[in-house]
Amino acid sequence: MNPFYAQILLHLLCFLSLSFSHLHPLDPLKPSEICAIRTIIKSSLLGSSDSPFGFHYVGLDEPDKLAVLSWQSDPSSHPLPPRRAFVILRAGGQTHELYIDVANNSIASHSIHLGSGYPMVNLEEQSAVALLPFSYSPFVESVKKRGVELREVLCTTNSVGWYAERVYDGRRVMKLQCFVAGGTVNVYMRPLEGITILVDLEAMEIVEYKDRFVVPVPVAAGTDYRASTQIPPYGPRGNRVVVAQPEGKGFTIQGNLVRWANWEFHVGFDARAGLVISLASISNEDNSRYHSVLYKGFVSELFVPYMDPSEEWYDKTFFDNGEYGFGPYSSSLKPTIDCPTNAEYMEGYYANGDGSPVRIPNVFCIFERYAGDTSWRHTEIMLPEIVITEAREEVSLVVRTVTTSGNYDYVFDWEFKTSGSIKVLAGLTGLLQIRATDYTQFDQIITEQHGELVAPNTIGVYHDHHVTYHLDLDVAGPVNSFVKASLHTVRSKDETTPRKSYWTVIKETAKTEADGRVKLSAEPPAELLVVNPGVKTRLGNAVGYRLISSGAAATSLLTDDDYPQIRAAYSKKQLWVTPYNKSEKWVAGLYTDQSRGEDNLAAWSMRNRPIENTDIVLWYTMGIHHIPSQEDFPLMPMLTCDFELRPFNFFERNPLINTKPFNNGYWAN
Ligand SMILES: *[C@@H]1O[C@H](CO)[C@@H](O)[C@H](O)[C@H]1NC(C)=O
Ligand SMILES: *[C@@H]1O[C@H](CO)[C@@H](O)[C@H](O)[C@H]1NC(C)=O
Ligand SMILES: [Cu+2]
Repeated sequence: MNPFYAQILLHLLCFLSLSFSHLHPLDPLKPSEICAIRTIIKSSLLGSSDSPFGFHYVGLDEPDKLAVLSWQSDPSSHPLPPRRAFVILRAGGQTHELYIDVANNSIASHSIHLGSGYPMVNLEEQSAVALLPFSYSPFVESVKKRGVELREVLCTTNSVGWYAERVYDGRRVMKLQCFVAGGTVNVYMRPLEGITILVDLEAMEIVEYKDRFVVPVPVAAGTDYRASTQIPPYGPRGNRVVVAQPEGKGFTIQGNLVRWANWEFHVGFDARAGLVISLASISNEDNSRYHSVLYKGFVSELFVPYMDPSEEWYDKTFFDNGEYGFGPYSSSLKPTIDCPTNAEYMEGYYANGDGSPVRIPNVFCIFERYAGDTSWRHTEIMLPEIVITEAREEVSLVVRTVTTSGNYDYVFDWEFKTSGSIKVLAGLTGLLQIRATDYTQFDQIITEQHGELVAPNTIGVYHDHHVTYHLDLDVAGPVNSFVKASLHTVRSKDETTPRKSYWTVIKETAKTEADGRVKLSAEPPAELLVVNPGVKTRLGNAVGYRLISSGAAATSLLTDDDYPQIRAAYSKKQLWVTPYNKSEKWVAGLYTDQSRGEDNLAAWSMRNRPIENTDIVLWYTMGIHHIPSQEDFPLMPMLTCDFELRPFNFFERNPLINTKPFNNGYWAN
């Protein structure tokens, strides 16, 4: 789009939503609020400070939990808590934190961050530094040396992490990685290997340049993934499947509040976290009232360290959430491609580097899913002269968002089930990070490799994906405890039984944070429970939820003294439990870019605070070690990981017993 018209459109957004009134204290900032915040800051003293000046985060500063909960208990008699925004900007070479009172357009507080680490980079500064090499003669020379046309080259920005041996004198820097775009849209498959370009984001200059070796640029042929470029014979495909809902959609969206079957929850969009699920509550069997389950859930970090220690690759250890933010990289979902035909869509807004609102249409989709599965069934053949088969269809509600962090696409689903379960899924697809090599055949490789040969001259580098979720469970209220129900083998001493062994359960309630750190493979199998000791079923069991980990539970294999591991020290265990603290949201710290591990979950947990019978937060990390294979080339098929939050004595009995099946009619025939 012509930049002039784009600018006008941005400013139209400022007026677009002046008329919306706020329905809910957790609603994300409206575009009009983002505009007002920009105006306040630009007209303050800060606004006249020396350039460079840029916005790096603008978001809702959530009201205190108590205020939200009392508002929720009776919205008609409580005023909405005052709207506040939290803003991070860079001005005069410093990181500024501001709290803004949105209602009266005033700066409530302003401070400067003095510790280590920098805020998320913004898109504008990345686009600007990515152009620097094109007028830098050593780079022009390097491109020529590789027999590539400069006009076909594109560069992208990589965070540099922190390595005590390589400090950049307090400079906010990134590295550029360049690719050849000619002949394919799949530029990530065609890296210009051997070149290191360090850029200063504020001086806007190249501060270090190395060209150490030349290897061939992998060919373009066979890398394009667009349907329009494919030629016969075509790949396998079944027949078309259509989703139909004869009675229409079974859910309602009012503002940001979603209601479906027995569930109610709030959906928000944040520039850093992307999708945020709040105040998820489920009604009891007779629908008389809602019980809280999850106060808040979101992806707090996505740590992706690559395993190639060489000069060009050692610092590719990305924190996609804290260094880049999910907001600006959230894809606009394509109806019928990203979500089924029965989906509804919501939009989201974030502030760009200039502080102006940017709209992402279709940032979330919400749909009911029935994939032919049953939620329970039984066939009874013991009864005389009658065979009973009884079942209920598994219909669930899915909230989906997609973040495309450069080469990789992450699909994040929150699936709500009428049984009370919340299934949380992360799907990985998109493009590998490729290292170009001389090798074209497996048997040429004689030295240690840091990846697999997936195409000629193309190595898919080993790496991990650690997806950490912030899960503020409030099971039937905020006061909860974490219980580990461990399974122990017992050798039978009883002479009256021929059995030599059995297992039994030992339940331990975590007292302090040290008891709340769980490395699954290092311990006996255990159910991970969150219970509310103050709320019991009629039978006297404390109501609870359990966290069921799936196979995707890899922990980091780096040594504790390795720099990326110091920054992501939490990635050595799947689960941590902390007491609720409003400012502990980002598992790798508020300032993750070039962070040094001083402000992260592992550091907070070392305070060993009490976590029994209080408001607690679970931090769960899904992990996969990725050894690339040829099927991941030229684009990786979806790999889905998940975990489940499942009721444990939360209901008096199976809450789906007295639901009616949809397909009763067919069975009657
Ligand atoms: C603005 O509103 C907030 C919240 O209502 C209040 O605390 C603050 O004092 C007000 N500031 C000014 C300058 O009026
Ligand atoms: C809340 O967390 C912040 C950051 O870790 C910490 O500085 C503060 O002391 C914590 N507050 C309490 C009450 O623990
Ligand atoms: Cu991967």
